[in-house]
Amino acid sequence: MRQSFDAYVRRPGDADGMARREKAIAIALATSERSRQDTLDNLDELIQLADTAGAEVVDQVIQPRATPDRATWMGKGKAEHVKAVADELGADLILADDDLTPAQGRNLEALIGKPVVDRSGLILDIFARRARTREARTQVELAQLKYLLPRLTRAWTHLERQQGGIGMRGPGETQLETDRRIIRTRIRQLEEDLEHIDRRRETRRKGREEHFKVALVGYTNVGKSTLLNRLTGADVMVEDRLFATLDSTVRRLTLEDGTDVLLTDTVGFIRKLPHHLVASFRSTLREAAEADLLLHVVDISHPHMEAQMRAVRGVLQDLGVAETPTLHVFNKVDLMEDPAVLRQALGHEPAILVSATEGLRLEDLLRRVSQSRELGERRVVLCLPWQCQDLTPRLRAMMRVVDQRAVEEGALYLLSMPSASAEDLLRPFLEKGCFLQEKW
Ligand SMILES: Nc1nc2c(ncn2[C@@H]2O[C@H](COP(=O)(O)OP(=O)(O)OP(=O)(O)O)[C@@H](O)[C@H]2O)c(=O)[nH]1
Ligand SMILES: [Mg+2]
Repeated sequence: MRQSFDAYVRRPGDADGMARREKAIAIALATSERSRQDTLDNLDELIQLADTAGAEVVDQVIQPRATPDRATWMGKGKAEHVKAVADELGADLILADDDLTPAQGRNLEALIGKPVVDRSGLILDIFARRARTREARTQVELAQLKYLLPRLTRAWTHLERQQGGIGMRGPGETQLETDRRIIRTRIRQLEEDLEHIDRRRETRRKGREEHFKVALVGYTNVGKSTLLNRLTGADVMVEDRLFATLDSTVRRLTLEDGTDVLLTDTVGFIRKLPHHLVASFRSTLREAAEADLLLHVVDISHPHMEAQMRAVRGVLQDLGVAETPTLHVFNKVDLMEDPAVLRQALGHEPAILVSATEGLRLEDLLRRVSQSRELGERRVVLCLPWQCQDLTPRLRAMMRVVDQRAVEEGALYLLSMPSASAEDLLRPFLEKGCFLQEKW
C-alpha cells in the first residue's frame, strides 16, 4: 500500500544507498522581516538538510525582496535567472528555504521547469527516510499525505493506475478528484492506525504514572541521545546527522539516593518544523509534554545556539509545555572555544554545562535532577472507586486536594504533593484499588 503513495513524494537521491547524489539549487529570500544574518544561517541549515536528504547543493541564490511574491514566492525575473543557472549546472531540483503555498510551488515549477521542494517538503522527506518503527512510519506518512493533498495537480495520474484503475473512479469524477478521494481514505486509515498505537502507548504509560518523569528536549543533533545512553546505559542510535532519533525511548535512571526516575529521549526540533509533522508526532512528543522536568539540551559549540534555543521554545509553546520546570543543559563544552559564549549560556537560568561524550559534570546534572525531584510539586489525578470511599478522610488528611468531581467509576481527585514523597503517599491508596488517571 505504502508503495503507491511513495510515487507522490519526491525523494532527492538516496542518502543511505549508493545512488547518484541529486544536484540542487538552494534559494532564500532576504525579506525585510529577517536580518541578513538570519537569512544566511537559515540557508546554511537548508544546505545541511539537503545533505542529510542525499542531495548536493551546487549553487545558492539569495533574492532581496521586501515580501514574498504571492503568486511565485520569488520574483519572476529572478526565477528565470534560476532556470538558466539550473540548466547550465544540470540541477535536478530547486530547494526553497520557506514554506510555499501550493500555488506558489506550482507556479515556480512551471517557470523553472524543475521540481521545487520547500523546507517542509524536505524535512518530511528526511523523516520519511529515517522512520524505522511502525509508529514513526505511520506518523510520517500521515504528515506527508496531509501536506500533499492541497498540492495534487492534474498532471499526477499514477494513483488510479496503481490502485487498479477500472472501477476506481466514481461517477462523474475527474482524475484529480479520484486521486484526492484515495488519499483522503488513506489519511483516515492512518489516523485510525495511530489511534490504536496511541491506545497501546497509553496502557504502557499507565505503569509509569507514579514515577518522576524527566524528558530530554532540544534542537536536532545537540546530543540528547548521547546523554540518555551515557546516563542510563541505553543504546539509542547516535549520529552526527540531523534527525537521528524519531521515536521516544524511555529508560529508568537511578539517582544517587537510590530513587528511580524515568528519562525520555525524543525527536529533535528544528526551525520551521512543519506543522503537519508536529501534529502527527503529537503522541510521541506527549512523553515530553507530560514530563515533570524538561532538560533542554543545547549544543554550546554551535554558532547559532541562541536561534536554536528560540526555535525549541517555540515548539514547546506549541505543545503547551512552556510552563514545565526546565533545566538548560549546555552540552559539548569540550568543543567550546569562545569564553564569551559561556557567559551567554549561564545567562539562561537555571543552567548547567556538561559534555556527554567526555562524561564531564554528569554527576552534577544528576544532582540537579534529584533536587528538582525533591523540591518540585506534582499534580496527580487519583480515582477513588465507589467501593473505596472509606479512604476519603485519610486521603484528605494526607494530601492537598486541589479539586474533585464525581465520574462514573467513583470520585476523581486532583491532588498536589511534593514530588519526592509522591510514591510513598500514593502507594497505600493504589494497593487498595484506587488508580491514577492521565487527565483531569
Ligand atoms: N564533542 C562532543 N560531541 C558530542 C557530545 N555529545 C554528543 N556529541 C555528538 O553529537 C552528535 C549528535 O549526537 P546525538 O546524541 O545523536 O544527538 P541528538 O540530539 O540525539 O540528535 P537527534 O536525534 O538528531 O535529534 C554525535 O556525533 C555525538 O557523538 C559532546 O559532549 N561532545
Ligand atoms: Mg537522538
